Amino acid sequence: MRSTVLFLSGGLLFVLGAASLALTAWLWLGDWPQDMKAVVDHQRSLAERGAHGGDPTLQDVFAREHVSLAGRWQAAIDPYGRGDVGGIAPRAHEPGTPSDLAEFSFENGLELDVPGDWNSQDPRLVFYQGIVWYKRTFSHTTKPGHRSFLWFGAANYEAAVYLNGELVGRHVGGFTPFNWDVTDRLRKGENLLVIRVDNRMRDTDVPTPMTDWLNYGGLTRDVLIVDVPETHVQQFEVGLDPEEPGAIRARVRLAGPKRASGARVRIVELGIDVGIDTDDDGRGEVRLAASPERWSPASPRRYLVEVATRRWRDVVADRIGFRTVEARGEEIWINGAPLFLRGISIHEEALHGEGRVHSRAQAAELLGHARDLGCNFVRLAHYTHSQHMARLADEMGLLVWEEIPVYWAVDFENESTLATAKAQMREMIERDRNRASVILWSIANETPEGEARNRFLAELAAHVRALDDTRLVTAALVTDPSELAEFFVKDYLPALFGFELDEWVYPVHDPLFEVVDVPALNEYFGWYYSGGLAAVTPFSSHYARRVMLDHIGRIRVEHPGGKPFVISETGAGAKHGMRVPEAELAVFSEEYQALVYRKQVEFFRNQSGLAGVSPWILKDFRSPLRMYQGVQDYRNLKGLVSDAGERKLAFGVLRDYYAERAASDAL
Ligand code: GCB
Repeated sequence: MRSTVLFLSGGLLFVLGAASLALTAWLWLGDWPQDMKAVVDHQRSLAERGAHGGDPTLQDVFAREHVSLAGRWQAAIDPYGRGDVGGIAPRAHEPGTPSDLAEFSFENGLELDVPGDWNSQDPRLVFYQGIVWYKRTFSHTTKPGHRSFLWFGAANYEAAVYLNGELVGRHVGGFTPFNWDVTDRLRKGENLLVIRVDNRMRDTDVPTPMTDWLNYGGLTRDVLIVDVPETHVQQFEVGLDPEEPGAIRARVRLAGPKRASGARVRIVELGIDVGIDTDDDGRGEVRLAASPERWSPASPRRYLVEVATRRWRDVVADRIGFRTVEARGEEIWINGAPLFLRGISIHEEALHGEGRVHSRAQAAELLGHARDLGCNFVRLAHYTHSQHMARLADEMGLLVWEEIPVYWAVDFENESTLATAKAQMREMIERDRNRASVILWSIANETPEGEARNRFLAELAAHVRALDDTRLVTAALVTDPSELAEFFVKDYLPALFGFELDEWVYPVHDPLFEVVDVPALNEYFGWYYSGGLAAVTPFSSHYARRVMLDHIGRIRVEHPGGKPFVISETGAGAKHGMRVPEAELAVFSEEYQALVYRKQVEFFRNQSGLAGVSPWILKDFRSPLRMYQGVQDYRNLKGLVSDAGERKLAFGVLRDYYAERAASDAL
């Protein structure tokens, strides 16, 4: 009897237990099995995504048939990565009935302009570093015999692209273009496009989380659907032959099933119309005797160049200038004659608080100020700017330095950091290799010396040279702390104590000097060093500044020599409209900035064999590092022009120097 009761109650307990388990399972899973599958699919695709960085990029997309996806996109700010769970954001899952429990929706929420950084579009996003989901729908029909590419001008920093709920791929690197062939993923009718953009930076990224500029996030440049014939021109390079400048070298790379059947190049104005054989890989090259008029800052002549598949089914037309650039001794030679670079550094931030430049008009406004300064050269710091900049520079006759953000101390020991830097460099070179304006590829800015750094940058320089044998490699150096200490102890300190020296020597012996073709130096005499020294000596900063200013014109940079040497940065901060008599040496006054520029001009004149200068910087720019509230307000104020476009006193100082240089160089 007792055992029967036990048996029955045990059975009851078992049934109750099983029922509650089933109930729990039903409650938790409910009608979700499809979503669970989506979770699994999503996780699997996440695992696969490491292999994606985009298909080889199409060059000159704007010269091809394309549709812009510019406009208002729906968006969701996702600081915790909630949208990843269950693939809820990629599928843009919306509740279907009022009883559906929803914790995510794109509807009735944020909208963002694409192209455009997110920071300038919503006060919640000014300093935001994290994930934002972008969503829009579109219809597109690929013509028979064609392929459709989804192309991005840039997305900062990491973009995961989902089409119709599935991951297409992922791209890392915030400033260069990338694309995927999405032909086979497009649906008839409406397509759902969701992009996950994440601008959080890690120590192994390029750049690292610490930079002196605002880490603008988002789909910062154009997004296009580009249609090309199945066999098409993927990349091409047309320029003077580096071995024989009396000839033009044309290189092409076709993609598609008939890539081995040959290409063509035509330059009507030069009477050129020839075939190019291509190999199984789609690559081909020809050399053609020609003597085009040279492109130069004084005369930025360009020719219409057409590159096509053998039977003209795909044709890409571009306007290309022809010029040579060489490092000869301590000079930079353009078209066989030395040219002093009268430059200015530029961050790609539009005037009037508009954030990252995304239009030609914004780029033109910046470069207009550079032209009015009398520049023949711009340093596009510290990352790859939009293609508008180099294209406009081609038209305006400005020489260009382009750069990737190997900035300060990236993780030089890390192989994947090097791979990221190389990818960014390749994407930049592939985009701009036909721009006559671009003469310098910069591999680094102010990187601290060391074995690992030397190896990393030597490899990066070799990578650049393998990709482009027609331009020069540069890097902006910074004085090593031990050399700076030597300068303080031997020259600056004795002067503070009243000892007079005819000359101050500023030593720069970075091993990178040997690696690059054009070594460059960032120096801030008159701005940074005085305050630091005053803080550790009994001298006032006013006195320390006075002594420095009195000597800047007597400083000589001591370097290994034999190469063109450029001053890639110098400057001082000034808040536009802050006017204080010069004698007060008030930092952030326009007078003080102008004084530093006058002294720097004396310093430039004192360097023998200086090949050019590009002071820091054209326009004030946002930077979270600059926290002097009421004055800086999160802006680096070293601009010669304020954000509103007002020119400061120092603008005139540099303009006068450039006018004088231009006149004497023309003699
Ligand atoms: C530098 C950096 C640049 C900074 C600048 C400054 O040396 O290369 O990114 O913004 O100095 O203003 O301190």
